[in-house]
Amino acid sequence: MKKEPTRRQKRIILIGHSAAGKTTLCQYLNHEALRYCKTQTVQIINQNMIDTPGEYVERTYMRGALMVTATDADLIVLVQDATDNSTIFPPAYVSQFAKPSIGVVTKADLVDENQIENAKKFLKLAGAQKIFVTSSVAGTGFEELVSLLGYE
Ligand SMILES: Nc1nc2c(ncn2[C@@H]2O[C@H](COP(=O)(O)OP(=O)(O)O)[C@@H](O)[C@H]2O)c(=O)[nH]1
Ligand SMILES: [Mg+2]
Repeated sequence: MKKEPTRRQKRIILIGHSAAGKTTLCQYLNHEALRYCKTQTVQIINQNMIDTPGEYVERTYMRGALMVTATDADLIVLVQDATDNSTIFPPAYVSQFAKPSIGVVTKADLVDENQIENAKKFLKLAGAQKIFVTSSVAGTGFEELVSLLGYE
């Protein structure tokens, strides 16, 4: 039997390159102390966040596992590191999931405006429907995101 029919909080799956800031983002959204911890496997956090290792998107043979894991989520969250001048997401990447998606730019505290625009462009090309520019370290850019996710 399926449970939680009245769940308000969106269940998200975070997808992105290793070290993009996925786990830190989860910790921030969860009001946890930020601490580095390599994500070795899929982790369900607080019932509503599915954190994935970077290898899931980096390695072609892991993509099937990522697709299966994503079936549990309400929303796909593509995570793009603003300090990274390349992206792991091919154009229209999210279309394969057939689910709503957003993009989150991380590490905004470390970059200039051009790098932010570049990161946003990668996420748009990947198909993210809405984009948020954040810094988990500075705690900026979360207001609208937290409200969209129903995590207040
Ligand atoms: N300056 C800064 N560093 C960040 C931010 N988010 C993550 N990091 C750092 O980036 C590194 C990788 O983060 P992590 O969350 O483990 O990445 P993951 O592999 O995508 O889960 C860690 O050293 C984090 O402290 C941020 O918003 N600003
Ligand atoms: Mg991680």
